[in-house]
Order: sequence, then C-alpha cells, then structure tokens
Amino acid sequence: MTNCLYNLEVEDPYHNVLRELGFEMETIQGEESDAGLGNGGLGRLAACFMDSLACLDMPAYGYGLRYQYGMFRQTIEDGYQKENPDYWLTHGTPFPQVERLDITFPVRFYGHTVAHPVEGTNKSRWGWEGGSTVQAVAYDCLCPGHHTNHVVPIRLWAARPSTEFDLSVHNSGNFLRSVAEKADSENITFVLYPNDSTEEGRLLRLKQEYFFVSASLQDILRRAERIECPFSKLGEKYAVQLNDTHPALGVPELMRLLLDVHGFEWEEAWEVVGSVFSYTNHTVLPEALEKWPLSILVHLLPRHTEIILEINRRFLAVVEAKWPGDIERLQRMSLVQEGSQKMVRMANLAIVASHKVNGVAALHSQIIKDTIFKDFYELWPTKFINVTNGVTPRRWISQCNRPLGEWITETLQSMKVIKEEHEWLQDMSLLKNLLKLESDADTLDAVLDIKRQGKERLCDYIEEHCGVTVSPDMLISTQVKRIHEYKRQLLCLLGLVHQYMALKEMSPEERKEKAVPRCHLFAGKAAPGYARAKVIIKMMNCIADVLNNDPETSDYLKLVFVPNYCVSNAEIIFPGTDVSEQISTAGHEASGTGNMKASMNGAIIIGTLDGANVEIREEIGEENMVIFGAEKHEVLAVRDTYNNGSSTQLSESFAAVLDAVDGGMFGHADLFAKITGELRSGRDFYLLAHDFDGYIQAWEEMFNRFDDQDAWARSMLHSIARMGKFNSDRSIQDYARDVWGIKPQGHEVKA
Ligand code: DL6
Repeated sequence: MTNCLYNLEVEDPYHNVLRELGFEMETIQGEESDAGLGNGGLGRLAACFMDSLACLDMPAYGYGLRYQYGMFRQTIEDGYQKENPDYWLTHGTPFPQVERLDITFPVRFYGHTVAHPVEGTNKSRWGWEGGSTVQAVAYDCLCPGHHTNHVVPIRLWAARPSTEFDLSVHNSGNFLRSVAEKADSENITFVLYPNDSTEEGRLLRLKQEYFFVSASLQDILRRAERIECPFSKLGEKYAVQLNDTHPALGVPELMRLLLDVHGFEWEEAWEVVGSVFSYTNHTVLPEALEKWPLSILVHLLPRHTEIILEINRRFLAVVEAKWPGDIERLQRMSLVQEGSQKMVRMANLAIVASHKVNGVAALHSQIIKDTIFKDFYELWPTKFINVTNGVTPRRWISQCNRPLGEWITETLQSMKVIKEEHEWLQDMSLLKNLLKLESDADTLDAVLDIKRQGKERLCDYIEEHCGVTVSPDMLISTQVKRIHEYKRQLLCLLGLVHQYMALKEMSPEERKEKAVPRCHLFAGKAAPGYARAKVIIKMMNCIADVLNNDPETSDYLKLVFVPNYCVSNAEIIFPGTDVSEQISTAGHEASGTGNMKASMNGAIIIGTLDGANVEIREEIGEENMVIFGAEKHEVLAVRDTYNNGSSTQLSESFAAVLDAVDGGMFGHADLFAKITGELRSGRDFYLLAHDFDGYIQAWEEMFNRFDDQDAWARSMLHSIARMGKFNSDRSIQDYARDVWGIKPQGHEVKA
C-alpha cells in the first residue's frame, strides 16, 4: 500500500483524507501484512524488478503463484526458531487482487501419452491424455510505476478443482472422496516451500513448478493470439526470463503446446523456444541446483519427459559433433545425470533452450563460466553474459528512509542539479554531485543526523520486539539475511565472542577509554529442515543472553536477534545500520542485495570479496569499506590444506573462542560441540578458521574509523553518492537491451 501510494504520488492527499476519517496513515499501513511469496534475495529481487519495469515504462508482466500461506512467521521460543503459519490473506489486501474468473487454464497431471495418426500421411501426432486436471485461476495485482502512468500487472495463479465437488455423489458414498480431491487440487498453491538455496525435491513442489509454467505459457499464447502474433514469430513479441531453474519446465511445456496442440514440427518449435527463453542463474551451490528424478517426472509429466529426452538426444549429437568421443564431457553436459537414480538437470535444460544465460554479479557470472557451466560456455561463448543485480531506490531509499530521500532531493535542488525528486531516482548517477560537499561540515552533520534518526527508530523497534534497550549512541552493526552456513553468521557470532572476552579482560577504566560501544543485530530465517542453521539461531540467542545481562560489559557490547525478518522490518533495519556484515565465503554469494540496500542508506560494509561486494568496492572505493578474508582464487587451496590435516593448527584467538563455547560460557555446550568439533578438526568448508583473525582485525579497523566521526560521515556520503550502478532500473535496462530486445512504451510521462 505504501509503495502504491508513493509511486502514484498521492500520499499527501491520502493521508489527509484518512485524517478526516479519523485514522492515522501509519496505523493503517501497519495493518498490511507482507505478501511473503518468496524466500529471500531471489524473490525480493523480482519485486524490485517489477517496480523498475513499471517505472521505466517497460511492456512487461510478472507471473507468480498465489500461495495461501507464504513464508512462515518466525518466532523465537527458548532461543529456538519456531515456524508459524502466516495467513497473509486474512484481512484481504488494501490494494486489491482481482480474481479473474475469465482467465483460467486447465493444467493436467499424470496420464499417458498417445500417438494419433495424421490423416493422409504415415506420421503420428503425439498427445497427452488421462490423468487429472486442475484449473489455474488468475489473480491480478497492479504495480504502478513512479512518476509515470505506466503499470505492470502481476498475475498470480491459484489452483482450483476442475469441477466443484458434485453433491449428487454424496448419497453414493463418494462425498468425502470428492471433497478430498478438491482439497488435493487446492493444495498445489497452498503453501510456499520455505527453502532458500537448498533444493528440496518433493512431488508437490514439482507440481507447483509445472502448474506455474503451464498456466503462464497458456496465458502468453492467449495474449499472442489476441494481437494476432503468429506463434512462429512468438520470439519477436515475447521474451520469457527464467528466474532461476524453478520455471525450467516451461521449456518442454512450450514445446508441447507448439508440437501437440498447434501442430508445429520439432525444428520450428525449437527455434521459437530458443528465441523466447533466457535464464538467470542465482546460485552456484550444488545443493541448490535443481534435479528431478526421471522416474517421478515420467509419472507426473509423461509427455514432457519424452520431450526432454528428445531435446537431450539432439543436444548430445551437437556435443558429440564438436568433441567426438569425449564421453566424460557428454556425461557432464547431458540433461540426464546417470546413476542408480537418473536425474534431470534443470539448469542444463534451461541453458540448452535459452538464447542468453546470465549470472547476477560480475564475479558470479565469471564463476559460472569457469566452473559449473564451463562446458556450455565453451560450446556457446556468446550465450553467457552478466547482469549485475540492483534494488529499487524508491522503496530502499525514499520510502524506508524519508529523511535521507528528502535530504538528497533538497540538497540536489539547492545545487541546481535537479528540479524534482524523480530525477535522481531515475538517474542515480546524479547523486555523485553530493561529493562536492564532502568537506562541508553542515553536510557531514546532516548525514550523521539522518543516520541518528534511523538508529533511534531501530532502537525503538528492538526495544518493542526483543525487549532489549539499545542506545543509538552505540555502533549498530547488522547481518540480516537467510541463515546459511556460506553466509557465515557463525563467523560473526564467534567474532562477537572474541570481543566479549577481550572486554572482560579489560579494567572498567580501560573499557571506558578504549571500547567502542557496539550492538550487533542478527535477523533471518532458517529453512525448517536445515538443522545446522537452527542450531546457529539457538547459539545467537544463548550468546545474546549472556552478553546483554553482563553488568560489566553490556554497555559496550549487546547482541539482539530480531525475529521474523521480512521486508517490513528490513525497512527499519537498513536505515539504522552503521555497519553491514557481508561476509560470505568468497565465491559463494551470487550477488547479495542487502549489501546494496545497506550502502545506499549510508552503512559501511565489512565484507569479503564476494558477489556484488566486488563491484560495490569498485564504485565506492576500498577506503569506504573494510575488506578481509580469502579471495575466490584462494579458497580451494585453503581447503586443500585442511584436507592435509595441517589446519588443525588454529590461531590462538580462534582456539580461545572455541574453548569458551565448549567450556559452557553460553550454556548448551553439548548442543554446540558438533560445530566446534568440526571447526577444530579442519572440517571447515566455509573457511571460518582461516578468515577469523582477518575478521577480528577488520573490526579493529572499523572501530578506529568509527572513532573519527567526520571521516565516518565522509565514508557514508561516498556510499550514498556512488551507488547509482545498483539501482534496479540499470539492471532492467541491461536485460531490456541485451536479453529481451525491448524498449520503453511510449507513455505520456506525468507533467
Ligand atoms: O540474485 C538474487 C539473489 C542473490 O542476491 C543471492 O546472492 C543469491 O543467493 C540468491 N539465490 C537464490 C537461489 N536460490 N535458489 N534456489 O536465492 O539470489
């Protein structure tokens, strides 16, 4: 609601009308639940892209599933994560989703394939029959652009039974079965799978994926028919971006629709598919690269399996022609992984069918060419490109940090750089003009004052939701993202233990003189089945208990875990962040987008050279971040030393921290022993031991910088002013130019 009012530029009148009716805008806004239809960075990126598509007048639609239960609501009980259902539709949504009973499509599951002879020829036409059919019903919501009349529709599909259950069967004793069948159909869009960067192969998930692409592609063909676009020219009018491999079944589905329903020949259909699809990879983690057992696929989607196998047969012939006799390469590139259970590799399917494949940051795009997709890159070098992610400055500056947005506008206006706010939102390179004021004391004061306001708001939120009193005078650092070993919340946590122990060794006078009071905030959800991530949450809460209740040190070091990380509290956390932890093991975070949100709001990054951190450093300068840790090219060599056993030599400070945990300083030593045991014995895949001392030094450096508030404010100003590249408008312009071949529609821009 806030986003719509802001983008429509009607906030003030709306506010006034609400007042007249006796309501406060903030109260009403507080009633709106987050949609929560995605897991983490991938879904939120898509939301930023919708906003940019609308703002840039791009002719585009978004498609998704209308889960009744989106992301679970996280509470913390006795330090452990508890997952609660979040029925986000309870009170409806203030900006309506319009149920479109006129836009429904049948989606079939199971059944068998058939061959129908084509009259007058000796050929057969394949088809798919039997099984059961579910209806996909469209719900439309509108995403208005800012300072334009353009709107991007988002179409969410809900599953419905094909026939309402039949009361006449009631008396024949089948009533309960009919009701159960209805429930089964609706089950498809009942709940979002709460996994992030981990694949959980479940039949229902596969059904969701197919349901999604089938309805969306049928809808695209319906649209094409309406504008009389021949399907042979579909690629001239429509581009479909596969957002990771979850919609990769769209490839055999479009083939099926063209071949079986619309009478295309294979070559013709394949050309259309290649002109329509492109694929964005969002992860290199092997466990997150989707694979589906062939046996399940053939049962659920028999016709698609045939098509996938035929795509593979033809593709392997191309590979064989280029590298005759290279069996290992054939095995690596095949869409089907051999073994006791044959698996279909969805990424390979997406690459083979797409005309462009991209990673989401320069480093990540290079990594996919060098490692997981190397063979494909050697076959089709021009297919692989980079599109660095971005975030929308409308939400992540102007809406979430009003004082900052208004200050930017007023300052650029006073410098005669812009007349109106929308000018810098559209062209964030204009923010570089702010750097002309970097020696101006009033400017630096203003930047510090804006941060202070953000911190006060965040401290109030912490007090209310965690019951911990935090002073806005403290340095506030945050690490907010899904809990995952590669993101290394554990490194941060052990670093905090080190700081705590150092504080305990100081005399009260020393602490007063030397210590920078600091509060660290964690927020993030663990996938319900990710046991290690859940233990890490428990550890955070155990350590928080000790730190926050230690009368000697708690004025200097606090730790809070903010439950239920979501967009709404992220909008409070980023403006209140002094230091943002972006400390994944190099080579593992595809891009990250929290790093961008933090920097745009004037936070200083402590981070590794991973994902988009690399490009952020190029833009804002190394002197305005603190970088540490092994680089991508060093990681494998470090792991090798672990395998040789030489790693058991831990640094003194790291060993001391592990000793403290094992010695029960934070309780639950038994629970944490598996983690510390692995770290001690070199089973340390994410290089915590290796990077620990560098991390501690990086924090020393950060404290020194924070001591000099003038220099700190200057670094903040550089972060704010030099983040233009990470506006999601730029990402969308890259996709529009390099992948989709589309231009803005000629809308009249608001006067
Ligand atoms: O590209 C958006 C986002 C990146 O910023 C993160 O670095 C990356 O981890 C995330 N990838 C996924 C992949 N999930 N699956 N499956 O969420 O994408």
